[in-house]
Amino acid sequence: MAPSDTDTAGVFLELEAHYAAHNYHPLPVVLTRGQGAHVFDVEGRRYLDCLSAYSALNQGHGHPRIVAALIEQAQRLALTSRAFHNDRFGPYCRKLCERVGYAKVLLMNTGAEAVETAIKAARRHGYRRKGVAKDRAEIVVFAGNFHGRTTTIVGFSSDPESRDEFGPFAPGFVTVPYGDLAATARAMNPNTVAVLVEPIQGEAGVVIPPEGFLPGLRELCDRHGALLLCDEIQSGMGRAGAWLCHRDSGIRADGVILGKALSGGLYPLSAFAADDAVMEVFTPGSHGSTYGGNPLACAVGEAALDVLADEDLCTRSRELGARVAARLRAIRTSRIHEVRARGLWVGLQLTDSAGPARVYCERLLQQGILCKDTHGHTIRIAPPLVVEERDLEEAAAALERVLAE
Ligand code: IF1
Repeated sequence: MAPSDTDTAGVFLELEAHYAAHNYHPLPVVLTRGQGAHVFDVEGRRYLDCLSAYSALNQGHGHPRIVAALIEQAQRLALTSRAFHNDRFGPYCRKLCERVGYAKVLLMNTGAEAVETAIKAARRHGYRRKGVAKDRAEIVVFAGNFHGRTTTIVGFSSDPESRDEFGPFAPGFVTVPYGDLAATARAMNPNTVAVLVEPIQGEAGVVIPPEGFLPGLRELCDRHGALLLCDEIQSGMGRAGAWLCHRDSGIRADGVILGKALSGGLYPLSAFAADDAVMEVFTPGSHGSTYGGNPLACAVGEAALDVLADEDLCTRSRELGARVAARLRAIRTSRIHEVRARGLWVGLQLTDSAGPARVYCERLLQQGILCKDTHGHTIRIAPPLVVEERDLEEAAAALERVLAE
């Protein structure tokens, strides 16, 4: 029986349909519990979570260490605002700086806010350091990007669904094709203050740029005195097999944007990390957020970083990812166009004739595997990094079944 046919799930589906804005189109499954790489629906069925809340759950559902940190801190002190100091903020900032290798961090809550923070930093830095004329700053971005849902950010999205009828949009963004260094070079000029890039594009379907693209961007930014800003919200924190995905290309961005798994899927926490020359543009009153850097987020974030390090989840991501990719590439079916993978982050692109990826995700749901389609023809597979190899084999076998001719 399909989960949506049962009364238990049906009640929740109806409540949502009636009382919640219809800004999503979820698969028909109602979850009530999660543990590690698995979740359970209201009828007690168990599923392997192959989405991990878009990589926010790299450490797995309900990691005991992170949950314990949350409970302890929630009972002690959850929120101070930044009007006062608290005893979790400084220690966490130090830990995050040391982990990602930047001098300073600015903490926010959601990914989109951290992207906005990077945009503000780049603009001020451009006006002050590069001497760009007032309100003339330009930031180069890439077609197929996903950086969040604020009005500024959707203004430079190339996805009509995210963008249409939400204008007028903020000026100052120039879009070029992802992976195209020549086009990027042409788009840059003395007003360019930054290049904002995902080291791998997630929403676009785990799109890995050509080798040399990120180093090429580094060179262009150096030549133009522009900042290279990497959105590592999804690609970072182990998902692509490293703390920071862009470092695998042998370069270092001037600023990185972090979110999602930064807090192990437990509590919203995002950050912009950079060196002093960039971060000093922020002075009291220039930026902030009521919940930004709150003690609860810092306690959770500290535990989330410790779990990633102590359980060596980057290595696990690389090793398991390589095996899954090989296993999926060995599936004999005319329905797979391409398997793109880096770490435990797989975009399985179907052929046009295979039909919409969503249909296969619905079939996978019936087989106990939760996946999410993206851009029509791609199934993305991104389980928590704590997943067991036998679970991945189960997922691969299920994929093989639903893709069988
Ligand atoms: C939704 C996609 C994933 C992100 C990168 C910033 C943000 C995201 C690289 C914003 C967020 C999400 C949010 C979620 C869907 C999702 C997504 F398909 F839309 F692109 F993960 F693949 N930079 N990604 O991936 O972070 O403000 O959401 O915390 O429905 O919006 P946020």
